[in-house]
Amino acid sequence: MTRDIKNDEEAILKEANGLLKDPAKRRLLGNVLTLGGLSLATGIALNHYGSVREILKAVSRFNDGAQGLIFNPDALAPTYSEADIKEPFPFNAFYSVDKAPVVDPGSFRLALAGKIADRRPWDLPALYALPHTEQITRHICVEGWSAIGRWGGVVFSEFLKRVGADTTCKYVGFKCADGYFTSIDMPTALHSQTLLAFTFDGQLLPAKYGFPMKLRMPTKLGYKNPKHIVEIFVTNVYPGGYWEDMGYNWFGGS
Ligand SMILES: Nc1nc2c(c(=O)[nH]1)N[C@H]1C(S)=C(S)[C@@H](COP(=O)(O)O)O[C@H]1N2
Ligand SMILES: [Mo]
Repeated sequence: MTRDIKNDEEAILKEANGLLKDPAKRRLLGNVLTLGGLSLATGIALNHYGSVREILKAVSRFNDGAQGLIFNPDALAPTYSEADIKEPFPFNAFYSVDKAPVVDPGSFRLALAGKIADRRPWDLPALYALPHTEQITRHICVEGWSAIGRWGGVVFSEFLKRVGADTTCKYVGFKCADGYFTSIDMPTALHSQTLLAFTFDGQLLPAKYGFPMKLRMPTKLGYKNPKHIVEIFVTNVYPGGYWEDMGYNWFGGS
């Protein structure tokens, strides 16, 4: 039997919208009603067409009162094995790959601002000396693709602790070398799988994947994961984001 993937996607979205009749739940999910968003919210991978049915089942469970589980900030995203890593890993940005920003490693300094006690800038050797963790997780882009990759770096909560970030604040914001920007909720910033990543697949992040660093969050959709970070700030004032300001769901994750 041949299946038309595009029709499958449309069918899922239509059915999911139908299943989520309760207006309060629909508001909660907001623009997460894309195939990528549903995949992330339900934890079901989009790699075979059987997942269509699984996602629908999970959406109806959500309707039956599982939202506490789905939106639990302590819930872990799945991790994978070396064999699952996608090569070559896809590139995505609001421009083509040849326009990825060129950052000079020698003069680079990461700026810190807002509600952080020690806002001294960091050079790359100091960042590379932080405790290192590796993670193999799935990146899901709302444009309709997902891929598994391996990122390495410091657990972000550890970095926030070292610089004396006020973790009672609501938001952590990111400014990037290419003009991109985004922001995340503090519970996600403190999530154990949220990494300030300096490596991809064991090598320093290449320019296209975000040199010198990106925030890697397997609990959030692709557009929430900023590449080429040049400034991190902590604030109670809603910072928005590049795509978020154009209507993408701000929470963008599970
Ligand atoms: N600085 C910056 N970060 C960004 C983007 C961007 O355009 N600029 N695009 C986002 C989107 S939509 C996706 S899907 C991922 C793509 O990351 P990748 O190139 O490593 O696959 O980066 C996210 N972070
Ligand atoms: Mo994306």
